Amino acid sequence: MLTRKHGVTIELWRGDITRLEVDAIVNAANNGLRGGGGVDGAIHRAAGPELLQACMLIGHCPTGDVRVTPGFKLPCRYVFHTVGPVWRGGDEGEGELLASCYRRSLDTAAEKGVKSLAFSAISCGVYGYPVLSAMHIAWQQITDWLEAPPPHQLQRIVLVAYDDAVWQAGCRVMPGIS
Ligand code: AR6
Repeated sequence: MLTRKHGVTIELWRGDITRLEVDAIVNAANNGLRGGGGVDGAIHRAAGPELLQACMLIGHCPTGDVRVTPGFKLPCRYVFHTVGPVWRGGDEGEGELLASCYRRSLDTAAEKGVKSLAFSAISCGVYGYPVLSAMHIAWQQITDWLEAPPPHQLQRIVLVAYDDAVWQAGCRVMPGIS
């Protein structure tokens, strides 16, 4: 399912992000960049142990920010490790922090000359963010960023839905998908 905004294709794609042939994928990591379960675990398994070594050299990523490593054995060139907020009811700045994950990832894609970028559903698993709200934020941040972007080479942005909840929410928030 896809739509276009300002010459960039935005896709909702169902499947495993580690299989995607894109320039960069966005991992839903933790502050210590130590790997974990969910999409983080899948990315570390597919990339191989060098990814954890690279993450340990970086050491830390604040919530809402991004750190970059190579993709190692993954088909992508880069992994952007972003740390989403843990959902604590919505009054602790979770929305702004999640929005920052998307904006910082897009800024990083522009800095690295990335042409295709795939997002996992940041915070939508064990961090407990309500999925529909999270997908609204994803859509809003991507489209707002594309309204007035820095110089960039992006042609394709993929929102990856691994589970039904993200797929259903993505279908609701993305207008004009076909
Ligand atoms: N490809 C794409 N999406 C996936 C995959 C996959 N292979 N596997 C799971 N998802 P989560 P969070 C989806 O829990 O909520 C980790 O332990 C999943 O269905 O991975 O940000 C980290 O180390 C869900 O929609 O990330 C952190 O400690 C989405 O990925 C913590 O979990 C995000 O779920 C981060 O929690």
